Amino acid sequence: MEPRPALAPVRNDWSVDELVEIYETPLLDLIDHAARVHRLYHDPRDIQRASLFSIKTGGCPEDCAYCPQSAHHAEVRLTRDRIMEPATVVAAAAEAKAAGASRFCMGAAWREVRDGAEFDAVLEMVRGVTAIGMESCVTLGMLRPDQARRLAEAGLTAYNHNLDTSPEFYTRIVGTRTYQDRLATLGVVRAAGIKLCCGGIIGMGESNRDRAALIQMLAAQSPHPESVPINALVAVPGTPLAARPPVEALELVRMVATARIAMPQSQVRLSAGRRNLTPEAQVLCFLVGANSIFSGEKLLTTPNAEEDGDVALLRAVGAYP
Ligand code: SAM
Ligand code: DTB
Ligand code: SF4
Repeated sequence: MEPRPALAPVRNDWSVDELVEIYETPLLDLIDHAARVHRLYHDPRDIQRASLFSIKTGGCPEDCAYCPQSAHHAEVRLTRDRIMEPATVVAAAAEAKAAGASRFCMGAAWREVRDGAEFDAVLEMVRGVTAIGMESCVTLGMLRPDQARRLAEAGLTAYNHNLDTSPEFYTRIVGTRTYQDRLATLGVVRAAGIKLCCGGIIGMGESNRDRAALIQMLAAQSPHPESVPINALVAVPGTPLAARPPVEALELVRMVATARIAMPQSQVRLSAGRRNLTPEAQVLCFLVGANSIFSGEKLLTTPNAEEDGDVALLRAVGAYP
C-alpha cells in the first residue's frame, strides 16, 4: 500500500524523545491517534492467528534473563528435547491450520544456526509448512548469509529475531551476545529477501524511555520489519526475572499504540503474556493496532491464552473467521 504521509508518515527517523512523548500521551488521545493510524492501513477486523511450535526446546547456551530455555537458569523445570521430526512438525501445522491459523512459527533454543542434519530438518519443515499453504516463520538465533539464502529457497516467509529492549537496557538482560550481533542478523535476513519479524518484550524492569528506544530502533530499520511482536514478560519461576510483577494492561496498550503509530504498515502482534489480559484489555490492543495473536494451547514452553476464550473474543470483535 502507498504511504499516506499527511496523517501517518512512514518514517525511519523517529527520535526517542518523540516516541516517549507519544507513549506518554494522555491515554484517550493516544488511543484515538493510534486507532486512526491503524485504520488508514489495515482493516481492524482482519486479525491473523499464528501458531507457535517449539521445534527444539531448552538447553540454550545464551543467558537471556527472561528465557526459561536458557541453560544458565538451572532452576527452571524444563525438559530438554532433541529437534523434532519434520513430519511431526508439519502435522502440527496442518492441525493449526484446520483450527484457523494461517501462519506457523517454529522456534529453536539455539544461539545460532549450525549446518548439518538439524538445519536440514528445519529446511524440510519450512518446505512442508509452505506446501500446505501456510506462512512460515522460524526463529533460530544468529544466521549466516548462506544459511539465510537456503531458508529463502525453502520458501520461508519470515525470520523472527527480536531486539527485545533498548540498547541501554539490553546489557542488563543478555550477557552472551550484543545488540550489534542482533542487528547484524537482521541485516543478513533482509539481504536474503526474507521478511523480518522483529519486536521486543516489556515488563522486565525497563523505563518508558527504554520502551520508546526499542521502538526507535525497530522503526529505524528500512523498510520497517513487516511483523512486530510485542511480548509482555511471562515471568517463569527459576529465571532471574521470576519476581517481576505482571505488566499493567494499559502499559501494553500504550506499547502497541506507539508501535502502530511509528510503524503504520507493519503487522503488530500481541504475543506472549496475553493469558494475563482480560478480554477488554485485548480489545483495546486490537483497537490501537494489534492485528495478530498467537492461538493454540502453548507458546513455546508456557501456556497460551485459553482457546475457548479466544474464539469468543474474536467473535465478539467481529474478526473475520
Ligand atoms: N533462540 C532464538 C532467539 O533468541 O533469537 C529464538 C527463540 S527465543 C525463545 C524468541 C523470543 O521469545 C525472544 O527473543 C524473546 O523476545 C521471546 N521470549 C522468550 N522468553 C520470553 C518470556 N518469558 N516472555 C516473553 N517473551 C519471551
Ligand atoms: C516472539 O516475539 N514471541 C514468541 C515468538 N517470538 C517466538 C515467543 C514467546 C515465548 C514465550 C515464553 C515461552 O513460552 O517459552
Ligand atoms: Fe536461547 Fe533464545 Fe532463550 Fe535467549 S531467548 S536463552 S537465545 S532460546
